[in-house]
Amino acid sequence: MSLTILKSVYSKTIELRLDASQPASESAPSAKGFRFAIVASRWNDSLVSRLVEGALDALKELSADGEAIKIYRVPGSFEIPLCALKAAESGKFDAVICLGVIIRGDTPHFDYVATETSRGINEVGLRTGVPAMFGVITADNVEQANARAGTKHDNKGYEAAIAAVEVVNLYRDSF
Ligand code: DLZ
Repeated sequence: MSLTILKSVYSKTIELRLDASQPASESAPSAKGFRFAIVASRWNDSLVSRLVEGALDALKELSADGEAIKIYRVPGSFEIPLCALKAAESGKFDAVICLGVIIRGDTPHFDYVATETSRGINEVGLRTGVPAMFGVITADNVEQANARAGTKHDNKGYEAAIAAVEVVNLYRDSF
């Protein structure tokens, strides 16, 4: 997947093409034998549910065992980090996949929720050593959020689950 960026420099428009992700590894990593927690918020539930479905689709495609996946729902994205921390500390999971949708409103609330959610999720991984994946959409409006809750690689849940499988394999094989 490639991303086109149009940038105006000194009134000249240049086009930069960037790879949106790392090249796929030669063979798709397997999720078999690994255990995953999905921590998903209920705010904007119609969109978050699509992220959960995307994550489950990805894990199934990569041969995860159904009983090795547990889903925890929390009220809003702000509550994701603590639940993710508890899941990570429980020793029951190889990775925690965090899913939520935060949409900008008329007040600065968005910035507080988005900042603390991303910071907190990152801290879960750093504190516990259990990968905590950032599958939280932060969008200026519903249209942007909707576009990121589509199918396959247009779904942040799918993307986060694929990343989770890649890192659990990397850590098992490398460290
Ligand atoms: C309060 C709030 C607002 C305004 N917006 C969102 C949002 O767009 N997405 C989301 O996941 N949660 C939102 N919340 C709820 C907060 O995450 C949190 O649940 C409450 O502030 C209670 O701690």
